[in-house]
Amino acid sequence: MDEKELLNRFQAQIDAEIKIEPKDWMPDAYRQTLIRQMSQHAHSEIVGMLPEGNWVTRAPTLKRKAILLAKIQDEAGHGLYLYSATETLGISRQEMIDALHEGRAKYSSVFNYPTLNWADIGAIGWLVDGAAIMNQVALMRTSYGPYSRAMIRICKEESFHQRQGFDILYTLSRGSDEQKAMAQDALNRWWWPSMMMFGPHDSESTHSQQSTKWKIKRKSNDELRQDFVDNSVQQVKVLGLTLPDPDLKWNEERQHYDYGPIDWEEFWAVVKGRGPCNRERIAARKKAYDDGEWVREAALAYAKKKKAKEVLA
Ligand code: BYC
Repeated sequence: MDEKELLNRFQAQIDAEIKIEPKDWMPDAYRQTLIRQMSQHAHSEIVGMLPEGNWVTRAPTLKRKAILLAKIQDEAGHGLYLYSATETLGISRQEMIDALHEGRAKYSSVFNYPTLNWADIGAIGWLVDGAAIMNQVALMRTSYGPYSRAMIRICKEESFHQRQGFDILYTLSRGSDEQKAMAQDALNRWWWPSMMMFGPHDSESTHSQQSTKWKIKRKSNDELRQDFVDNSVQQVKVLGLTLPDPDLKWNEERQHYDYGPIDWEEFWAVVKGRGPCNRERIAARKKAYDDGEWVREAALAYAKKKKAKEVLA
């Protein structure tokens, strides 16, 4: 079969909603797009542990601490699961980690903002996990089998993450004036970075057209962002707080909420490494990786010894 026939068969498989599996033929650009997006997704899960990890020792109660620890451990699991799914495309975990440490691979812009007070943990759970779920529910139907299956599993845990964030904000918003102000301040700081998580507007998105044709993306950046706005406006009413956007307004004609302009200059500055915490995040990841070297060496030595024993037996 020549390249053109292979391409036609590949697209027909996608159009028929049959998942692409690791051993199937796929165009190199499809493979590279998935490696880019899935490794960026895995890195986001791992780097995303850092802002929350900052509050484990300062959680206000034992129960909150246990919940936060469980959530952060879930994120680690998601990262490892996604690295494994990406490895099925023929790239090693080492190559992906090197790319992150050397600044060649991206991770979500949102994790380059600081967590200044406890309410930030609520805002991350409610808004950041909320935005992530919106995206990941659509990705459950993505065309690449291992990515789709990873998303199904991950979404189950993300729902609990969002719920715990909402619960933190709900408790604070019913507390003292100071606690309510803390919750509002956290919303003010996390709302716009969460809106940016969905990426540039569709008209500016480099990969959207091709990724939509390949059904890697099932909903566009702007469609997902709109769903997120519509949901958040309903939920913030329950909290008795306000979203920091004076332009938020129900649009009867569109049957959606209109929202104000996003600061794309800030977004691109953060993506290009000039956010408030970019350097700190990568430095923390590199340190964790270096500190873990003895564990990797010990595991490797054990695996070699076990293999040698098996050969001799
Ligand atoms: N941040 O053509 P576009 C979590 C880049 S973690 C940084 O629209 P695409 C959690 C984009 O990569 C879950 N960069 O791209 C963990 C591209 O640059 P390159 C995180 C961004 O891929 C711990 C360029 O902009 N979720 O839940 O079609 C605690 C043009 O964009 C961003 C995922 O990672 C950004 N926000 O669409 C709590 C979802 N946005 O690569 C929670 C998986 C865009 O050409 N990823 N860029 O150099 C996706 O769904 C898609 O990659 C995106 C972007 C929708 C993000």
